[in-house]
Amino acid sequence: MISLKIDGEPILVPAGTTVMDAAETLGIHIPRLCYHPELSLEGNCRVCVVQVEGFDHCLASCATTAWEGMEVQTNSPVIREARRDIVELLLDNHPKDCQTCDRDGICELQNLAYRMGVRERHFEGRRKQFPIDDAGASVVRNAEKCILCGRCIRVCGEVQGVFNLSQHGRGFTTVVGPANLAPMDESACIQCGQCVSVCPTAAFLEQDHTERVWKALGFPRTEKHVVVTTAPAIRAALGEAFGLPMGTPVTGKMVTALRRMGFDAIFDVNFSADLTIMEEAHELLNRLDGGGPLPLLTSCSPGWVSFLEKFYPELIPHMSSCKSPMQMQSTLIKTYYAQQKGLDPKDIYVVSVMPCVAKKFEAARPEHVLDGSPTTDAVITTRELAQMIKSYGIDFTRLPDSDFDHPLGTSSGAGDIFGATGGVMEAALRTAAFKLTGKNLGNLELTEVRGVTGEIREATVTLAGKTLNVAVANGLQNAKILLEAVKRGEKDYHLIEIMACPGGCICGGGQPYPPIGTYTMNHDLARARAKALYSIDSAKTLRCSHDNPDVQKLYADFLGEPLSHRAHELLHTHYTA
Ligand code: HC1
Repeated sequence: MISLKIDGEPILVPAGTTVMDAAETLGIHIPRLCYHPELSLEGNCRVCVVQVEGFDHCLASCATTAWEGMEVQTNSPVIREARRDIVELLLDNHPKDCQTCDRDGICELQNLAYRMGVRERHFEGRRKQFPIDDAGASVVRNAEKCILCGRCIRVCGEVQGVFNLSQHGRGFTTVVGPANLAPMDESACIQCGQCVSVCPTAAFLEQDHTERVWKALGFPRTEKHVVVTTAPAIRAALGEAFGLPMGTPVTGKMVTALRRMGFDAIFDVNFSADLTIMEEAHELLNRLDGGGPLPLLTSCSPGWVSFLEKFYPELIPHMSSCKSPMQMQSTLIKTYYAQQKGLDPKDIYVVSVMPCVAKKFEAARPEHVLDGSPTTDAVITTRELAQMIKSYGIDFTRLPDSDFDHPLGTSSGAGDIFGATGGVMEAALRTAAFKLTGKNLGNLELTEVRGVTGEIREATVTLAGKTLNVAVANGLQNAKILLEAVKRGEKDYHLIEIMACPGGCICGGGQPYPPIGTYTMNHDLARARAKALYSIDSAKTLRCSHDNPDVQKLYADFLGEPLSHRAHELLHTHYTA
Protein backbone atom coordinates (compact mmCIF):
# COMPACT_ATOMS: atom_id res chain seq x y z
CA MET A 1 0.00 0.00 0.00
CA ILE A 2 1.08 3.58 -0.63
CA SER A 3 0.64 6.31 1.93
CA LEU A 4 0.02 9.88 0.72
CA LYS A 5 -1.82 13.04 1.71
CA ILE A 6 -4.54 14.66 -0.33
CA ASP A 7 -5.61 18.15 0.81
CA GLY A 8 -3.93 17.36 4.10
CA GLU A 9 -5.84 14.09 4.67
CA PRO A 10 -3.65 11.00 5.04
CA ILE A 11 -4.75 8.07 2.91
CA LEU A 12 -3.56 4.55 2.06
CA VAL A 13 -4.11 3.25 -1.48
CA PRO A 14 -2.89 0.18 -3.39
CA ALA A 15 0.27 0.71 -5.43
CA GLY A 16 -0.58 1.80 -8.97
CA THR A 17 -3.61 3.92 -7.95
CA THR A 18 -3.86 7.22 -9.82
CA VAL A 19 -4.17 10.46 -7.89
CA MET A 20 -7.63 10.93 -9.43
CA ASP A 21 -8.81 7.57 -8.05
CA ALA A 22 -7.12 8.13 -4.70
CA ALA A 23 -8.95 11.45 -4.32
CA GLU A 24 -12.21 9.72 -5.24
CA THR A 25 -11.83 7.32 -2.29
CA LEU A 26 -11.74 10.41 -0.03
CA GLY A 27 -14.94 11.68 -1.66
CA ILE A 28 -13.15 14.34 -3.73
CA HIS A 29 -14.26 14.34 -7.36
CA ILE A 30 -11.57 16.03 -9.43
CA PRO A 31 -13.11 17.63 -12.55
CA ARG A 32 -12.17 15.96 -15.84
CA LEU A 33 -13.06 15.95 -19.53
CA CYS A 34 -10.93 13.68 -21.72
CA TYR A 35 -10.95 10.90 -19.10
CA HIS A 36 -13.23 7.88 -19.67
CA PRO A 37 -12.84 4.90 -17.33
CA GLU A 38 -13.38 2.34 -20.11
CA LEU A 39 -10.85 3.90 -22.51
CA SER A 40 -7.09 4.36 -22.45
CA LEU A 41 -5.66 7.42 -20.72
CA GLU A 42 -5.21 10.51 -22.86
CA GLY A 43 -4.36 13.19 -20.30
CA ASN A 44 -4.69 15.97 -22.87
CA CYS A 45 -7.49 18.19 -21.56
CA ARG A 46 -5.54 19.08 -18.37
CA VAL A 47 -8.78 19.86 -16.52
CA CYS A 48 -7.90 17.31 -13.83
CA VAL A 49 -4.64 19.02 -12.86
CA VAL A 50 -3.47 18.99 -9.23
CA GLN A 51 -0.54 20.55 -7.37
CA VAL A 52 2.06 18.20 -5.95
CA GLU A 53 4.55 19.24 -3.29
CA GLY A 54 8.00 19.74 -4.83
CA PHE A 55 6.76 20.38 -8.39
CA ASP A 56 6.63 23.84 -9.91
CA HIS A 57 4.10 22.75 -12.55
CA CYS A 58 0.69 21.09 -12.28
CA LEU A 59 0.23 17.36 -12.93
CA ALA A 60 -2.72 15.63 -14.61
CA SER A 61 -4.28 13.52 -11.83
CA CYS A 62 -5.74 10.94 -14.25
CA ALA A 63 -2.27 10.11 -15.56
CA THR A 64 -0.21 10.43 -12.35
CA THR A 65 0.27 7.38 -10.15
CA ALA A 66 0.41 8.04 -6.40
CA TRP A 67 3.77 7.54 -4.71
CA GLU A 68 4.85 7.08 -1.13
CA GLY A 69 4.87 10.34 0.81
CA MET A 70 3.22 12.34 -1.98
CA GLU A 71 1.38 15.51 -0.92
CA VAL A 72 -1.37 16.64 -3.26
CA GLN A 73 -3.51 19.78 -3.39
CA THR A 74 -6.69 19.43 -5.43
CA ASN A 75 -8.18 22.87 -4.79
CA SER A 76 -5.37 25.35 -4.08
CA PRO A 77 -5.79 28.88 -5.54
CA VAL A 78 -3.23 28.01 -8.25
CA ILE A 79 -5.17 24.88 -9.26
CA ARG A 80 -8.54 26.57 -9.23
CA GLU A 81 -7.23 29.34 -11.46
CA ALA A 82 -5.48 26.92 -13.81
CA ARG A 83 -8.61 24.78 -14.22
CA ARG A 84 -10.78 27.80 -14.72
CA ASP A 85 -8.43 29.16 -17.38
CA ILE A 86 -8.51 25.82 -19.20
CA VAL A 87 -12.31 25.72 -19.21
CA GLU A 88 -12.50 29.39 -20.27
CA LEU A 89 -10.11 28.77 -23.15
CA LEU A 90 -12.17 25.77 -24.28
CA LEU A 91 -15.36 27.83 -24.11
CA ASP A 92 -13.88 30.74 -25.99
CA ASN A 93 -13.11 28.45 -28.89
CA HIS A 94 -16.64 26.99 -28.80
CA PRO A 95 -19.96 28.14 -30.34
CA LYS A 96 -22.12 30.31 -28.09
CA ASP A 97 -25.33 28.39 -28.65
CA CYS A 98 -25.82 26.43 -25.44
CA GLN A 99 -29.55 27.18 -25.22
CA THR A 100 -30.26 25.63 -28.61
CA CYS A 101 -27.66 22.87 -28.48
CA ASP A 102 -28.78 19.22 -28.43
CA ARG A 103 -26.64 18.59 -25.36
CA ASP A 104 -28.00 21.56 -23.37
CA GLY A 105 -28.36 20.32 -19.80
CA ILE A 106 -26.36 17.13 -20.37
CA CYS A 107 -23.11 18.59 -21.72
CA GLU A 108 -19.95 17.87 -19.75
CA LEU A 109 -18.30 21.14 -20.82
CA GLN A 110 -21.36 23.20 -19.85
CA ASN A 111 -21.53 21.39 -16.52
CA LEU A 112 -17.86 22.02 -15.86
CA ALA A 113 -18.18 25.72 -16.69
CA TYR A 114 -21.01 25.94 -14.17
CA ARG A 115 -18.99 24.05 -11.58
CA MET A 116 -15.92 26.24 -12.10
CA GLY A 117 -18.06 29.36 -11.78
CA VAL A 118 -17.28 30.57 -15.31
CA ARG A 119 -19.87 33.28 -15.93
CA GLU A 120 -18.35 35.31 -18.74
CA ARG A 121 -16.13 34.83 -21.74
CA HIS A 122 -12.84 36.67 -21.68
CA PHE A 123 -11.10 35.87 -24.91
CA GLU A 124 -12.60 37.23 -28.09
CA GLY A 125 -10.89 36.84 -31.45
CA ARG A 126 -10.04 34.02 -33.77
CA ARG A 127 -12.03 30.83 -33.29
CA LYS A 128 -12.07 27.50 -35.11
CA GLN A 129 -14.64 27.21 -37.87
CA PHE A 130 -15.62 24.01 -39.63
CA PRO A 131 -18.55 22.90 -41.77
CA ILE A 132 -20.99 20.42 -40.21
CA ASP A 133 -21.00 16.94 -41.75
CA ASP A 134 -24.70 16.17 -41.47
CA ALA A 135 -25.29 14.37 -44.76
CA GLY A 136 -24.85 10.91 -43.24
CA ALA A 137 -27.67 8.50 -42.51
CA SER A 138 -26.80 8.00 -38.84
CA VAL A 139 -24.03 10.17 -37.44
CA VAL A 140 -23.64 13.97 -37.56
CA ARG A 141 -20.13 15.36 -36.99
CA ASN A 142 -19.97 18.96 -35.80
CA ALA A 143 -16.30 19.82 -35.39
CA GLU A 144 -17.12 23.30 -34.05
CA LYS A 145 -18.32 21.65 -30.85
CA CYS A 146 -15.31 19.37 -30.56
CA ILE A 147 -12.96 19.98 -27.63
CA LEU A 148 -10.34 17.51 -28.93
CA CYS A 149 -10.63 15.21 -25.91
CA GLY A 150 -10.05 12.20 -28.16
CA ARG A 151 -12.70 9.94 -26.58
CA CYS A 152 -14.29 9.31 -30.00
CA ILE A 153 -10.92 8.38 -31.50
CA ARG A 154 -10.27 5.95 -28.65
CA VAL A 155 -13.69 4.26 -28.65
CA CYS A 156 -13.63 3.87 -32.43
CA GLY A 157 -10.22 2.20 -32.31
CA GLU A 158 -9.96 0.48 -28.94
CA VAL A 159 -13.53 -0.80 -28.54
CA GLN A 160 -14.74 -1.08 -32.12
CA GLY A 161 -11.48 -1.83 -33.91
CA VAL A 162 -12.50 0.48 -36.75
CA PHE A 163 -9.92 3.28 -36.33
CA ASN A 164 -11.94 5.61 -38.52
CA LEU A 165 -11.22 8.80 -36.58
CA SER A 166 -8.00 10.70 -35.96
CA GLN A 167 -6.77 14.25 -35.41
CA HIS A 168 -5.85 16.33 -38.45
CA GLY A 169 -4.18 19.76 -38.71
CA ARG A 170 -2.64 21.95 -36.01
CA GLY A 171 -3.62 24.92 -33.87
CA PHE A 172 -7.00 26.42 -34.79
CA THR A 173 -7.25 24.02 -37.73
CA THR A 174 -6.99 20.90 -35.53
CA VAL A 175 -9.99 18.73 -36.20
CA VAL A 176 -11.13 15.15 -35.55
CA GLY A 177 -12.55 13.23 -38.48
CA PRO A 178 -12.15 10.31 -40.85
CA ALA A 179 -9.16 9.99 -43.21
CA ASN A 180 -8.94 12.99 -45.57
CA LEU A 181 -11.91 14.40 -43.64
CA ALA A 182 -14.22 12.37 -45.85
CA PRO A 183 -17.95 12.60 -45.04
CA MET A 184 -18.87 9.99 -42.41
CA ASP A 185 -20.96 7.98 -44.89
CA GLU A 186 -18.06 7.80 -47.34
CA SER A 187 -15.54 6.79 -44.68
CA ALA A 188 -14.84 3.50 -42.89
CA CYS A 189 -17.50 4.47 -40.28
CA ILE A 190 -19.79 1.56 -39.42
CA GLN A 191 -22.41 3.94 -37.93
CA CYS A 192 -22.51 2.33 -34.48
CA GLY A 193 -22.72 5.73 -32.78
CA GLN A 194 -20.33 4.89 -29.95
CA CYS A 195 -18.59 8.21 -30.75
CA VAL A 196 -21.94 9.86 -29.97
CA SER A 197 -22.16 7.96 -26.67
CA VAL A 198 -18.75 8.98 -25.36
CA CYS A 199 -18.57 12.55 -26.70
CA PRO A 200 -18.76 15.01 -23.77
CA THR A 201 -20.31 17.75 -25.97
CA ALA A 202 -22.36 17.75 -29.17
CA ALA A 203 -19.48 17.14 -31.59
CA PHE A 204 -21.08 13.81 -32.54
CA LEU A 205 -24.85 13.37 -32.59
CA GLU A 206 -27.34 11.04 -34.18
CA GLN A 207 -29.20 12.22 -37.28
CA ASP A 208 -32.45 13.64 -35.84
CA HIS A 209 -35.68 12.01 -37.08
CA THR A 210 -38.04 13.55 -34.53
CA GLU A 211 -39.36 16.28 -36.83
CA ARG A 212 -40.38 13.78 -39.49
CA VAL A 213 -42.24 11.76 -36.84
CA TRP A 214 -44.10 14.84 -35.54
CA LYS A 215 -45.00 15.65 -39.14
CA ALA A 216 -46.39 12.13 -39.72
CA LEU A 217 -48.40 12.34 -36.49
CA GLY A 218 -49.79 15.68 -37.67
CA PHE A 219 -51.43 14.21 -40.80
CA PRO A 220 -55.20 13.59 -40.70
CA ARG A 221 -55.72 9.97 -39.66
CA THR A 222 -57.57 9.29 -42.90
CA GLU A 223 -54.36 10.07 -44.80
CA LYS A 224 -51.64 8.43 -42.68
CA HIS A 225 -51.75 5.41 -40.42
CA VAL A 226 -48.76 5.91 -38.14
CA VAL A 227 -47.40 2.76 -36.56
CA VAL A 228 -44.62 2.62 -33.98
CA THR A 229 -42.60 -0.41 -32.99
CA THR A 230 -40.10 -0.61 -30.14
CA ALA A 231 -36.84 -2.55 -29.82
CA PRO A 232 -36.16 -4.90 -26.91
CA ALA A 233 -33.60 -2.65 -25.22
CA ILE A 234 -35.75 0.51 -25.06
CA ARG A 235 -37.86 -0.74 -22.15
CA ALA A 236 -34.75 -1.30 -20.03
CA ALA A 237 -33.36 2.23 -20.42
CA LEU A 238 -36.08 4.77 -21.32
CA GLY A 239 -36.98 5.32 -17.64
CA GLU A 240 -33.47 6.65 -16.98
CA ALA A 241 -34.28 9.71 -19.09
CA PHE A 242 -37.06 10.47 -16.59
CA GLY A 243 -34.96 10.01 -13.46
CA LEU A 244 -35.86 6.39 -12.73
CA PRO A 245 -33.04 4.15 -11.46
CA MET A 246 -30.94 2.56 -14.17
CA GLY A 247 -32.38 -0.63 -15.54
CA THR A 248 -35.97 0.04 -14.43
CA PRO A 249 -38.25 -1.89 -16.83
CA VAL A 250 -40.87 0.53 -18.22
CA THR A 251 -42.60 -1.45 -20.97
CA GLY A 252 -46.17 -0.55 -19.93
CA LYS A 253 -45.49 3.17 -19.40
CA MET A 254 -43.67 3.34 -22.75
CA VAL A 255 -46.69 1.88 -24.55
CA THR A 256 -49.07 4.29 -22.79
CA ALA A 257 -46.86 7.26 -23.68
CA LEU A 258 -46.78 6.24 -27.35
CA ARG A 259 -50.56 5.84 -27.37
CA ARG A 260 -51.01 9.31 -25.85
CA MET A 261 -48.72 10.76 -28.51
CA GLY A 262 -51.21 9.62 -31.13
CA PHE A 263 -49.72 6.55 -32.79
CA ASP A 264 -52.41 4.42 -34.44
CA ALA A 265 -50.83 1.11 -33.51
CA ILE A 266 -48.06 0.23 -31.08
CA PHE A 267 -46.17 -2.94 -31.90
CA ASP A 268 -43.18 -4.69 -30.41
CA VAL A 269 -40.03 -5.48 -32.39
CA ASN A 270 -39.73 -8.42 -29.97
CA PHE A 271 -42.44 -10.12 -32.02
CA SER A 272 -40.10 -10.09 -35.00
CA ALA A 273 -37.19 -11.09 -32.76
CA ASP A 274 -39.19 -14.30 -32.23
CA LEU A 275 -39.73 -14.52 -35.96
CA THR A 276 -36.02 -13.99 -36.62
CA ILE A 277 -35.29 -16.92 -34.33
CA MET A 278 -37.71 -19.12 -36.28
CA GLU A 279 -35.94 -18.28 -39.53
CA GLU A 280 -32.40 -18.26 -38.15
CA ALA A 281 -32.75 -21.50 -36.16
CA HIS A 282 -33.97 -23.25 -39.34
CA GLU A 283 -31.12 -21.70 -41.29
CA LEU A 284 -28.70 -23.09 -38.70
CA LEU A 285 -30.25 -26.56 -38.86
CA ASN A 286 -29.99 -26.47 -42.67
CA ARG A 287 -26.35 -25.53 -42.50
CA LEU A 288 -25.66 -28.27 -39.97
CA ASP A 289 -27.02 -30.62 -42.65
CA GLY A 290 -24.55 -29.26 -45.20
CA GLY A 291 -26.73 -26.43 -46.53
CA GLY A 292 -24.14 -23.64 -46.25
CA PRO A 293 -20.92 -22.54 -44.57
CA LEU A 294 -20.41 -22.72 -40.81
CA PRO A 295 -20.19 -20.95 -38.49
CA LEU A 296 -23.43 -19.10 -39.09
CA LEU A 297 -23.05 -15.45 -38.09
CA THR A 298 -26.04 -13.55 -36.68
CA SER A 299 -27.15 -10.56 -38.71
CA CYS A 300 -29.35 -8.31 -36.60
CA SER A 301 -26.87 -5.61 -35.56
CA PRO A 302 -26.40 -3.18 -38.48
CA GLY A 303 -23.09 -1.78 -37.22
CA TRP A 304 -21.76 -5.32 -37.18
CA VAL A 305 -23.18 -6.00 -40.67
CA SER A 306 -21.42 -2.90 -41.97
CA PHE A 307 -18.18 -3.96 -40.22
CA LEU A 308 -18.31 -7.37 -41.89
CA GLU A 309 -18.99 -5.85 -45.30
CA LYS A 310 -16.12 -3.38 -44.95
CA PHE A 311 -13.46 -5.42 -43.16
CA TYR A 312 -14.27 -9.12 -43.65
CA PRO A 313 -16.11 -9.36 -47.00
CA GLU A 314 -14.70 -12.87 -47.49
CA LEU A 315 -16.91 -14.01 -44.58
CA ILE A 316 -20.17 -12.65 -46.04
CA PRO A 317 -21.31 -16.19 -47.04
CA HIS A 318 -21.30 -17.05 -43.33
CA MET A 319 -23.74 -14.26 -42.46
CA SER A 320 -27.34 -15.27 -41.85
CA SER A 321 -29.56 -13.97 -44.62
CA CYS A 322 -32.23 -13.01 -42.06
CA LYS A 323 -33.21 -9.36 -42.04
CA SER A 324 -32.93 -7.80 -38.60
CA PRO A 325 -36.06 -7.96 -36.43
CA MET A 326 -36.57 -4.25 -37.11
CA GLN A 327 -36.68 -4.80 -40.86
CA MET A 328 -38.81 -7.95 -40.59
CA GLN A 329 -41.27 -6.01 -38.44
CA SER A 330 -41.52 -3.05 -40.83
CA THR A 331 -41.94 -5.39 -43.80
CA LEU A 332 -44.76 -7.25 -42.04
CA ILE A 333 -46.47 -3.98 -41.05
CA LYS A 334 -46.58 -2.94 -44.71
CA THR A 335 -47.70 -6.37 -45.98
CA TYR A 336 -49.40 -8.68 -43.44
CA TYR A 337 -50.84 -5.93 -41.20
CA ALA A 338 -51.75 -3.72 -44.18
CA GLN A 339 -53.66 -6.65 -45.67
CA GLN A 340 -55.48 -7.35 -42.39
CA LYS A 341 -56.49 -3.69 -41.98
CA GLY A 342 -57.29 -3.16 -45.67
CA LEU A 343 -54.72 -0.35 -45.88
CA ASP A 344 -52.56 0.73 -48.81
CA PRO A 345 -48.93 0.27 -47.62
CA LYS A 346 -48.19 3.74 -49.03
CA ASP A 347 -50.53 5.22 -46.40
CA ILE A 348 -48.73 3.50 -43.53
CA TYR A 349 -45.86 5.34 -41.83
CA VAL A 350 -43.58 3.09 -39.77
CA VAL A 351 -41.54 4.52 -36.91
CA SER A 352 -38.99 2.29 -35.17
CA VAL A 353 -37.70 3.18 -31.74
CA MET A 354 -34.17 1.86 -31.42
CA PRO A 355 -31.29 1.98 -28.93
CA CYS A 356 -29.02 1.93 -31.95
CA VAL A 357 -27.82 4.81 -34.11
CA ALA A 358 -26.89 2.45 -36.98
CA LYS A 359 -30.55 1.45 -37.37
CA LYS A 360 -31.08 4.78 -39.19
CA PHE A 361 -28.48 3.70 -41.71
CA GLU A 362 -30.01 0.21 -41.90
CA ALA A 363 -33.45 1.69 -42.67
CA ALA A 364 -31.89 3.71 -45.50
CA ARG A 365 -30.17 0.72 -47.15
CA PRO A 366 -31.39 0.35 -50.73
CA GLU A 367 -32.41 -3.30 -50.27
CA HIS A 368 -34.98 -2.36 -47.60
CA VAL A 369 -37.65 -0.94 -49.89
CA LEU A 370 -41.15 -1.98 -50.73
CA ASP A 371 -42.71 -0.63 -53.93
CA GLY A 372 -39.95 1.97 -54.15
CA SER A 373 -40.35 3.34 -50.58
CA PRO A 374 -38.40 2.50 -47.44
CA THR A 375 -40.11 -0.11 -45.27
CA THR A 376 -39.04 1.77 -42.14
CA ASP A 377 -39.88 5.46 -42.56
CA ALA A 378 -38.20 6.87 -39.46
CA VAL A 379 -35.92 5.55 -36.76
CA ILE A 380 -35.76 7.41 -33.47
CA THR A 381 -33.33 6.54 -30.71
CA THR A 382 -34.33 6.06 -27.06
CA ARG A 383 -32.97 9.57 -26.47
CA GLU A 384 -35.12 11.02 -29.25
CA LEU A 385 -38.22 9.25 -27.92
CA ALA A 386 -37.55 10.62 -24.43
CA GLN A 387 -37.19 14.11 -25.88
CA MET A 388 -40.50 13.74 -27.78
CA ILE A 389 -42.31 12.52 -24.64
CA LYS A 390 -40.96 15.51 -22.71
CA SER A 391 -41.83 17.89 -25.52
CA TYR A 392 -45.40 16.55 -25.55
CA GLY A 393 -45.63 17.28 -21.83
CA ILE A 394 -46.29 13.72 -20.74
CA ASP A 395 -45.48 13.04 -17.08
CA PHE A 396 -43.87 9.70 -17.83
CA THR A 397 -43.29 8.37 -14.33
CA ARG A 398 -46.98 8.78 -13.43
CA LEU A 399 -48.31 6.92 -16.47
CA PRO A 400 -50.31 3.73 -16.00
CA ASP A 401 -49.17 0.60 -17.82
CA SER A 402 -50.80 -0.63 -21.00
CA ASP A 403 -50.26 -3.38 -23.57
CA PHE A 404 -49.00 -3.54 -27.12
CA ASP A 405 -51.46 -3.90 -29.98
CA HIS A 406 -51.95 -7.04 -32.04
CA PRO A 407 -51.07 -8.89 -34.22
CA LEU A 408 -47.43 -7.76 -34.02
CA GLY A 409 -47.19 -7.09 -30.30
CA THR A 410 -46.93 -10.50 -28.64
CA SER A 411 -43.49 -11.80 -27.78
CA SER A 412 -41.81 -14.53 -25.85
CA GLY A 413 -39.09 -13.94 -23.26
CA ALA A 414 -36.63 -15.07 -25.94
CA GLY A 415 -37.53 -11.90 -27.85
CA ASP A 416 -36.93 -9.71 -24.80
CA ILE A 417 -33.41 -10.94 -24.17
CA PHE A 418 -32.28 -10.03 -27.70
CA GLY A 419 -31.33 -6.64 -26.29
CA ALA A 420 -28.46 -8.01 -24.15
CA THR A 421 -25.30 -9.56 -25.55
CA GLY A 422 -25.74 -13.35 -25.78
CA GLY A 423 -29.54 -13.01 -25.95
CA VAL A 424 -29.90 -13.88 -29.62
CA MET A 425 -27.75 -16.97 -29.10
CA GLU A 426 -29.77 -18.09 -26.09
CA ALA A 427 -33.05 -17.50 -27.91
CA ALA A 428 -31.82 -19.38 -31.00
CA LEU A 429 -30.68 -22.37 -28.95
CA ARG A 430 -34.03 -22.57 -27.13
CA THR A 431 -35.70 -23.04 -30.52
CA ALA A 432 -32.96 -25.17 -32.13
CA ALA A 433 -33.20 -27.53 -29.14
CA PHE A 434 -36.94 -27.87 -29.62
CA LYS A 435 -36.58 -28.50 -33.34
CA LEU A 436 -33.89 -31.15 -32.80
CA THR A 437 -35.34 -32.92 -29.77
CA GLY A 438 -39.07 -32.23 -30.02
CA LYS A 439 -39.17 -30.72 -26.54
CA ASN A 440 -38.16 -27.52 -24.80
CA LEU A 441 -34.90 -27.47 -22.84
CA GLY A 442 -35.42 -28.21 -19.14
CA ASN A 443 -33.36 -25.20 -18.19
CA LEU A 444 -34.08 -22.46 -20.67
CA GLU A 445 -31.31 -20.22 -19.39
CA LEU A 446 -27.93 -20.59 -21.08
CA THR A 447 -25.97 -18.66 -18.49
CA GLU A 448 -22.59 -19.42 -20.13
CA VAL A 449 -23.36 -16.85 -22.84
CA ARG A 450 -24.73 -14.22 -20.48
CA GLY A 451 -22.57 -11.37 -19.20
CA VAL A 452 -22.20 -7.80 -20.36
CA THR A 453 -18.50 -7.22 -19.90
CA GLY A 454 -16.17 -7.32 -22.85
CA GLU A 455 -14.95 -10.91 -22.88
CA ILE A 456 -15.79 -13.37 -25.60
CA ARG A 457 -18.07 -16.11 -24.29
CA GLU A 458 -18.10 -19.68 -25.54
CA ALA A 459 -20.30 -22.69 -24.82
CA THR A 460 -20.76 -26.22 -26.09
CA VAL A 461 -24.23 -27.74 -26.09
CA THR A 462 -25.28 -31.22 -27.16
CA LEU A 463 -28.74 -31.53 -28.67
CA ALA A 464 -30.11 -34.84 -29.99
CA GLY A 465 -26.57 -36.18 -30.33
CA LYS A 466 -25.33 -33.06 -32.18
CA THR A 467 -22.60 -31.03 -30.51
CA LEU A 468 -22.82 -27.30 -31.13
CA ASN A 469 -19.93 -24.95 -30.40
CA VAL A 470 -21.16 -21.42 -30.01
CA ALA A 471 -19.53 -18.07 -29.26
CA VAL A 472 -20.71 -14.57 -28.44
CA ALA A 473 -18.87 -11.25 -28.84
CA ASN A 474 -19.90 -7.67 -28.23
CA GLY A 475 -17.82 -4.70 -29.31
CA LEU A 476 -16.18 -5.17 -32.68
CA GLN A 477 -12.62 -5.34 -31.38
CA ASN A 478 -13.77 -8.58 -29.68
CA ALA A 479 -15.53 -9.68 -32.86
CA LYS A 480 -12.23 -9.33 -34.73
CA ILE A 481 -10.59 -11.84 -32.37
CA LEU A 482 -13.31 -14.39 -33.14
CA LEU A 483 -13.30 -13.73 -36.87
CA GLU A 484 -9.52 -14.05 -37.11
CA ALA A 485 -9.74 -17.40 -35.27
CA VAL A 486 -12.42 -18.54 -37.73
CA LYS A 487 -10.29 -17.46 -40.69
CA ARG A 488 -7.28 -19.32 -39.37
CA GLY A 489 -9.47 -22.41 -38.95
CA GLU A 490 -8.54 -22.59 -35.27
CA LYS A 491 -12.03 -22.89 -33.89
CA ASP A 492 -14.81 -25.17 -34.93
CA TYR A 493 -17.77 -22.91 -34.20
CA HIS A 494 -21.29 -23.57 -35.48
CA LEU A 495 -23.00 -20.33 -34.45
CA ILE A 496 -21.55 -16.95 -33.53
CA GLU A 497 -23.55 -14.01 -32.22
CA ILE A 498 -22.00 -10.60 -32.69
CA MET A 499 -23.41 -7.28 -31.49
CA ALA A 500 -21.58 -4.11 -32.44
CA CYS A 501 -22.07 -2.25 -29.20
CA PRO A 502 -20.31 -3.17 -25.94
CA GLY A 503 -22.88 -5.04 -23.83
CA GLY A 504 -25.22 -5.40 -26.83
CA CYS A 505 -28.16 -3.14 -27.72
CA ILE A 506 -28.76 -2.19 -24.08
CA CYS A 507 -25.67 0.00 -24.45
CA GLY A 508 -26.40 1.12 -28.00
CA GLY A 509 -25.26 4.52 -29.21
CA GLY A 510 -28.82 5.87 -28.96
CA GLN A 511 -29.51 5.03 -25.30
CA PRO A 512 -29.95 7.85 -22.74
CA TYR A 513 -26.73 9.58 -21.75
CA PRO A 514 -25.83 8.52 -18.21
CA PRO A 515 -25.93 11.33 -15.63
CA ILE A 516 -22.86 13.57 -15.64
CA GLY A 517 -20.15 11.95 -13.55
CA THR A 518 -21.06 8.44 -14.73
CA TYR A 519 -20.08 6.96 -18.05
CA THR A 520 -21.29 4.91 -20.98
CA MET A 521 -19.89 1.35 -21.15
CA ASN A 522 -20.18 1.37 -17.36
CA HIS A 523 -20.55 -2.27 -16.30
CA ASP A 524 -23.07 -1.49 -13.53
CA LEU A 525 -25.26 0.30 -16.05
CA ALA A 526 -25.01 -2.55 -18.56
CA ARG A 527 -25.71 -5.15 -15.84
CA ALA A 528 -28.75 -3.26 -14.57
CA ARG A 529 -30.24 -2.95 -18.07
CA ALA A 530 -29.50 -6.61 -18.87
CA LYS A 531 -31.05 -7.65 -15.57
CA ALA A 532 -34.22 -5.77 -16.52
CA LEU A 533 -34.51 -7.82 -19.74
CA TYR A 534 -33.72 -11.15 -18.05
CA SER A 535 -36.30 -10.41 -15.36
CA ILE A 536 -38.94 -9.70 -18.03
CA ASP A 537 -38.04 -13.03 -19.67
CA SER A 538 -38.15 -15.09 -16.49
CA ALA A 539 -41.49 -13.56 -15.44
CA LYS A 540 -43.17 -14.70 -18.68
CA THR A 541 -44.85 -18.05 -19.18
CA LEU A 542 -44.12 -17.73 -22.91
CA ARG A 543 -40.34 -18.01 -23.16
CA CYS A 544 -39.57 -19.64 -26.50
CA SER A 545 -39.97 -18.04 -29.92
CA HIS A 546 -41.54 -21.17 -31.45
CA ASP A 547 -44.31 -21.06 -28.79
CA ASN A 548 -45.40 -17.52 -29.71
CA PRO A 549 -49.02 -18.04 -30.83
CA ASP A 550 -49.06 -14.95 -33.04
CA VAL A 551 -45.88 -16.08 -34.80
CA GLN A 552 -47.48 -19.50 -35.33
CA LYS A 553 -50.58 -17.78 -36.75
CA LEU A 554 -48.43 -15.63 -39.04
CA TYR A 555 -46.88 -18.78 -40.52
CA ALA A 556 -50.25 -20.52 -40.78
CA ASP A 557 -52.07 -17.58 -42.40
CA PHE A 558 -49.41 -15.77 -44.39
CA LEU A 559 -45.87 -17.13 -44.61
CA GLY A 560 -46.36 -20.87 -44.83
CA GLU A 561 -43.38 -22.23 -42.97
CA PRO A 562 -39.90 -21.06 -41.94
CA LEU A 563 -37.65 -20.49 -44.97
CA SER A 564 -40.64 -20.78 -47.34
CA HIS A 565 -40.51 -18.91 -50.64
CA ARG A 566 -42.63 -16.11 -49.19
CA ALA A 567 -40.55 -15.98 -46.01
CA HIS A 568 -37.44 -15.65 -48.16
CA GLU A 569 -38.99 -12.88 -50.23
CA LEU A 570 -40.09 -10.84 -47.22
CA LEU A 571 -37.78 -11.71 -44.36
CA HIS A 572 -34.36 -12.31 -45.90
CA THR A 573 -31.78 -9.99 -47.43
CA HIS A 574 -28.30 -9.88 -48.97
CA TYR A 575 -25.05 -8.05 -48.28
CA THR A 576 -22.63 -6.01 -50.34
CA ALA A 577 -18.86 -6.43 -50.35
FE1 HC1 B 1 -31.32 -4.58 -31.03
FE2 HC1 B 1 -32.47 -6.22 -32.53
S1 HC1 B 1 -31.81 -6.69 -30.39
S2 HC1 B 1 -30.44 -5.27 -33.04
O1 HC1 B 1 -29.80 -5.20 -30.43
O2 HC1 B 1 -31.95 -7.92 -33.19
O3 HC1 B 1 -31.03 -1.83 -31.97
O4 HC1 B 1 -32.84 -3.69 -28.61
O5 HC1 B 1 -34.04 -3.91 -31.98
O6 HC1 B 1 -33.57 -5.30 -35.18
O7 HC1 B 1 -35.16 -7.39 -31.75
C1 HC1 B 1 -31.10 -2.83 -31.52
C2 HC1 B 1 -32.19 -3.94 -29.46
C3 HC1 B 1 -33.07 -4.55 -31.86
C4 HC1 B 1 -33.19 -5.72 -34.18
C5 HC1 B 1 -34.18 -6.93 -32.08
